[in-house]
Amino acid sequence: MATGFFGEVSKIPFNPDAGPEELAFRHYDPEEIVMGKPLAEHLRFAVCWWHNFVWPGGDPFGGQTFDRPWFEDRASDPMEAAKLKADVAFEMFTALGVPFYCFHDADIRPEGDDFAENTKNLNAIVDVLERKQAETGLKLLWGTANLFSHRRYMSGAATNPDPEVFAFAAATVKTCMDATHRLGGANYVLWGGREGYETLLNTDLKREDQQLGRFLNLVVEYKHKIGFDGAILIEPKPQEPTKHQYDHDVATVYGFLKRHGLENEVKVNIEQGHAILAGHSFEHEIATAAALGIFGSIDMNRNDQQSGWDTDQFPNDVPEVARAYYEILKAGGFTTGGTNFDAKLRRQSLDPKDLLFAHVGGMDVCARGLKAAAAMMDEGVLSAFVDDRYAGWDQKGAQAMLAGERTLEEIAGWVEEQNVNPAPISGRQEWAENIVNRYV
Ligand code: XUL
Ligand code: CO
Repeated sequence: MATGFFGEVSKIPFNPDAGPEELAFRHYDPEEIVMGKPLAEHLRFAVCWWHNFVWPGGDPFGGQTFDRPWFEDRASDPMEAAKLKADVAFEMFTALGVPFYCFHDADIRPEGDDFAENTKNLNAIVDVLERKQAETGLKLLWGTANLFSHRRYMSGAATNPDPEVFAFAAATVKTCMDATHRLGGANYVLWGGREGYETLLNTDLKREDQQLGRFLNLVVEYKHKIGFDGAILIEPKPQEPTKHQYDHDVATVYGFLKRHGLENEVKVNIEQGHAILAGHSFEHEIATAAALGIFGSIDMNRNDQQSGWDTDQFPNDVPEVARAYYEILKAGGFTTGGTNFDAKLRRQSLDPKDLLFAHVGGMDVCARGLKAAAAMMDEGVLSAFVDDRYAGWDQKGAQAMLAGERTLEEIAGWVEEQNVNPAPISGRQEWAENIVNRYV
């Protein structure tokens, strides 16, 4: 039975001619064939649980602005409230027509007094989600554990100075991996919420790296033990909540994975806002992960370019999104990953329908970006230019140099004998930008 939370709502249609007040997709037609497959299969949209159904609309200067019937201050029975929240969540996923959703344990179940109660609550709600998935055909893109909100994690989870916190976090991750496995999740995500530090005056960096490495190895060992065939993904972020986060960016995560022997076991979930906080562009992080062979999935939510924190806004910059999907398409597209809206409303957007307008708009922006990127791929002008730019490296001598078959003295001898005197060639950046501009 419908909850009535959104009023009357059915599946939102694709209708490019819809009026401004109508809930309709203007650009996202899930069945439209692009590069040989439906848009829905390229984009693999997912919606997150936490920002939509858990966050109360607070900021550092004021508390709750949203009024939701399942919020704890109004709910006399927390388990009933969690079920109502699940009903509304699945109503929204179905209306949007997204194939996937994501959650943290703490989003879906009431907080218990101890580990046993947390696990009991989690498993009871996973029963509900399992039924709902079967009824609707929705799937889980990824599950994850919230190892940062409870005060026990204030000094980190795996990197906590107290081994009991490490153990509590490890046990919690086990329950969340079990839940994700049971729900047929395509990935399991670890965002290092408070895995970082505020001041070196109270921190032993070397120990914390060793602890985090062991923790992730435990996760990988357990994944193989239970036969979970999804990907394990780390979500890089440079700061917030801690001043220095250990998973700073994709390159830092890769160094960490190499150090702990995990570069073939773990990939990354890249978020636009986190890339911006790290001083990178979204497409830089995607291209870096693809080049290193660890590209997994994306969180498609943007930061305000002027604020120095993570604002988690819905995407609305088509050229930027096009550049991101261009890198994803070049890397062969998603495998287990997808496009997750880890995005939240602004705190003044009070109405339940604002949740729908936000996602519809975000999905349309992604559809435009993906179609522009596919057209750029199809025309192939940029890739032909890049191939041509590096064509010298396909020559025999250059290949030998790259393969380590020439010493420094041999290279120097060649330059001297042949009087090698390279003529600079234009990088043509503005010309390349003009090409992109034709598609966005
Ligand atoms: C935090 C963030 C998280 C992760 C999941 O900035 O992005 O919501 O996506 O823990
Ligand atoms: Co995220």
